[in-house]
Amino acid sequence: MSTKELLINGERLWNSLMEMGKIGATEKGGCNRLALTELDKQARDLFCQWCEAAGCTISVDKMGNIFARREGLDSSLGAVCTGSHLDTQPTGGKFDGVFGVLSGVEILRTLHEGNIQTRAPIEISVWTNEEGSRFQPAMQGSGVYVGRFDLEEEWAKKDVNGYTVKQALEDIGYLGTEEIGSRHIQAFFEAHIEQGPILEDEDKQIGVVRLGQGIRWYNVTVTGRESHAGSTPMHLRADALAAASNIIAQVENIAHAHKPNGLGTTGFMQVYPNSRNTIPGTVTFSVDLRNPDPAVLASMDRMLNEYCEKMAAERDVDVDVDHFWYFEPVEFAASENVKIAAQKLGYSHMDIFAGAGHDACYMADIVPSGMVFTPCKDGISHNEIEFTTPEQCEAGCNVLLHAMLEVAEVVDSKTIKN
Ligand code: HGY
Ligand code: MN
Ligand code: MN
Repeated sequence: MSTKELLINGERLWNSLMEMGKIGATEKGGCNRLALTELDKQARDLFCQWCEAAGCTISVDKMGNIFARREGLDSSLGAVCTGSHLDTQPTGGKFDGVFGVLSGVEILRTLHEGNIQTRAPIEISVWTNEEGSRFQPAMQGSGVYVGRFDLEEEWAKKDVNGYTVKQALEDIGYLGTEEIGSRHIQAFFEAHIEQGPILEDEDKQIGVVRLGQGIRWYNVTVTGRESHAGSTPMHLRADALAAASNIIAQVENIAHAHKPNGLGTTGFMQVYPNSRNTIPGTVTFSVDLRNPDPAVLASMDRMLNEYCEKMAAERDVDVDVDHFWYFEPVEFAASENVKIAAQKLGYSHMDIFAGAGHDACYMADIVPSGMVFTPCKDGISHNEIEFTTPEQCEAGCNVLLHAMLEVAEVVDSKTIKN
């Protein structure tokens, strides 16, 4: 029988998603499992347990990235790797990242139970801190792996409580010893929910991801002067929060000024001293600008900086713009494998670009990479109500399996089951 009939077990995949979703479960049905917390440890431990039960060996590198390896007939070949992340947003869902990781586990189980051998080894990766919520930037583990970020610098990154990445890795027992970037990988694929409405609107089962859009992250610090809310005339104020509010409103204007794909978001803010009757002296907030076109993203960057200078002059405040992360748009060289797999299996599909950042976006730096998108309900993600269906997960995982086998090759299909 041809490998075309080799299909994953959708019910088992769904049950694993629900099982993993219990770790950090929130009342509204989502997950709060921030990177490198005890809950992230529990999720990582469960992943390792499942992979070992499917006959894999586990490695952990110095950034806490986990690799589950299934040997192939020829272990000298580069592994065909898939993976994603297990950390979530504070009000995250059960599928963002986890669907990609557990699709990899389901592929291991399918090959293992079918006693199917591939020519190349298969590896499943769990990347540290993809979300960039507790520690910045996003895609931190995969970014270190491909050499975009320096290990020591990222180890030293702190959360709002002053806890470092390295301390957190040590605390949860995932400060590995394997050298960064030392795996022998020949191709990387990632399955992920789309996190947007397009596939659902177009009634397509699979998104063939051709491009990951560009991202610019900033920390903006506005410094004014604390003073009394009741005795400081308006014209004598240096109100850091009022100035910040204008800049945040301008972030939205900048996005609208760069239609159709301009995006601008402020999601994080700290106000000092944060007391209702003291005029704020210092405000720090995030800015997230995105666009698939680097020239447009550069224009958005210019507009933001110009406006911050204007605010500083007009409001007698200091505005520091720390542009600490730039991710330029990336094309996926192995996206054709995804398309071939979707066609072979008869799933409806369409080309799409990724609005969110993904670990595959960095892996594309070093090996041919591809992404498989599946629809999610109403396009909602980074929200506890994030939802997709068992059938949509099954379709995405089947496409991932066959995209990977296109490269890894099945050499022994003694007992391929229906
Ligand atoms: O920010 C992102 O796009 C991803 O969720 N880390
Ligand atoms: Mn994700
Ligand atoms: Mn996410």
